[in-house]
Amino acid sequence: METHDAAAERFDAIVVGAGFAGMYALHRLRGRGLKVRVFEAGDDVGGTWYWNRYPGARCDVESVEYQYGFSEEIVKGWSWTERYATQPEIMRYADYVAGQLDLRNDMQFNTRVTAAVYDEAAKRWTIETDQGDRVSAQFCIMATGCLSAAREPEIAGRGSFKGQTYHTGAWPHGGVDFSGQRVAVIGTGSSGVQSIPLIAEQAERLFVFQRTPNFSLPALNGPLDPAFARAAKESFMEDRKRVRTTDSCSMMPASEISALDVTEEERQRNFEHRWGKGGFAFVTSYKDVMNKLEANALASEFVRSKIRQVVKDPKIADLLAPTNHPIGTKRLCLDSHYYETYNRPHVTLVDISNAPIERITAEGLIVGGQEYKVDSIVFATGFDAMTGALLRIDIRGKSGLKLGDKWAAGPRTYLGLGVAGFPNLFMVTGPGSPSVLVNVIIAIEQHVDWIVDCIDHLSAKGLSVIEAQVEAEDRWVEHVNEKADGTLYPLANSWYVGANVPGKARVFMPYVGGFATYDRICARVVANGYEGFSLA
Ligand code: NA7
Repeated sequence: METHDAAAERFDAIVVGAGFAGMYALHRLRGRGLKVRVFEAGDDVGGTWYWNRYPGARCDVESVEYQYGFSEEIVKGWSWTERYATQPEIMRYADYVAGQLDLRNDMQFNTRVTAAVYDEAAKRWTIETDQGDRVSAQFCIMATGCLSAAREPEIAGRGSFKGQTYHTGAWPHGGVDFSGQRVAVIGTGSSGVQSIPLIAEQAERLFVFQRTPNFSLPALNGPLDPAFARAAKESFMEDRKRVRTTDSCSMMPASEISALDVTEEERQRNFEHRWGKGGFAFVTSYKDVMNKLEANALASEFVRSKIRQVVKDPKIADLLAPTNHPIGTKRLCLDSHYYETYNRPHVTLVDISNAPIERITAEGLIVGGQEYKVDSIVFATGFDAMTGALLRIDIRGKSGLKLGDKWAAGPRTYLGLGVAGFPNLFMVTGPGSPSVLVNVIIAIEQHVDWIVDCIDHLSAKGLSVIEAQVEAEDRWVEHVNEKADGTLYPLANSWYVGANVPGKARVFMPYVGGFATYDRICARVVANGYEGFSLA
């Protein structure tokens, strides 16, 4: 697509990112008659699913729930084939939606936004890209995603490696054939847990470098029963309405009972029952698993015992069974045959919890003085989550205030939607909103709808600027922290608290108070005349 000259073409809104948030934002804003352009670094829609093409990549929200709910026509026209959709199937879904809504016309691909600067006199944003675009917009909508800034750790000697290196979050489009290779995988979060069994299928030798074992639950994935899929489609609109009234934002009802109020026998029966269903249902077996250490310890031990049953070598089982964080406080993984993979003779687990990877050499990696010679290294090392994608853009608000400076001690937002000092800048699923803790597509729709209603309101009232107030932002940040402190989440060194990025401020970033609660707060803010925002 052509680029634009310095004459700064004018838009009503610029949307950054063409993932599920950017796609829906474009659809809604265009529907209100606004002139909109979406800038996207990839060469197509799909966001995180566009980049994460590693073997085994799949969504761990059930496919019949991981879809837009705003259009019955779109729901009716699509059918999922597996309980948990694979990355390619999700890309086909994104393509289907983009085609139905004719979204690509207003999207400029292969274009990374580099700067967004607020002009106080003009009350407009100037947005610049790596393709030389310089455009002006009244509203700037950051649909940049929570897990889109892939991160490779700095390991000495990285440049000297003679083989191939890959990051799961930036996987080659043509795929990778590891047949006959010795492969190292660094990282055992979701991306590692999903890819390791499939890489092991191909590789001649596989070394997994594990810094922290994660809890993983069986996905029990499989083809969707056509009768179930038909029924799910039939009841989708009603189900979605109901799910949106829950804090968990999920079809699976959370238990109302304490794990401590039942007998050992009952508890084991219930754990087994939930375990047998597959998926995240296990962690809501009891209402206090995520906020009482004692309850959590029971659930954690149950999962450890399952790991020990599967992994034949007791030493390896011990290494794989997490003991340094309560279950669920680091993002839970769902797997297909992950633990079984360690029973294969060509797969070696290398514990690096006490001795980090010392160095990468021309031929491999050195840990504890020993060299592991490999042909390829896979970095399954995650993302600079929640804030990374935003802060990689030079965002400057009033008086030249840099977002990076404002957030030096952790992100500060009002509702995860707006930031004081940055008028007319909206974030979709920004830090301080439920985002990654719930079905993110539902969180996206809720945010985009709120933003579009807000823009409508401004226009109906003849107003042009909205900005979060500092006091409201301070209160919100405090509330987000209080909610997190009422749970076990802050106990773990997770990407939720930025612990995976050296030097990043330790702040629990998502809002843990529940989706429906949050949705009500957002609605109340509107009902009270955009309480906590200044409108001008
Ligand atoms: P995660 O969950 O952040 O996992 C990254 C993994 O990489 C994790 O095991 C890390 O260990 C490990 N890691 C990171 N840096 C290093 C270094 N320097 N050395 C060794 N190991 C390291 O990212 P994923 O891509 O797996 O998943 C991200 C989300 O995508 C996931 O939660 C789902 O929401 C989908 P650590 O635990 O930090 O000790």
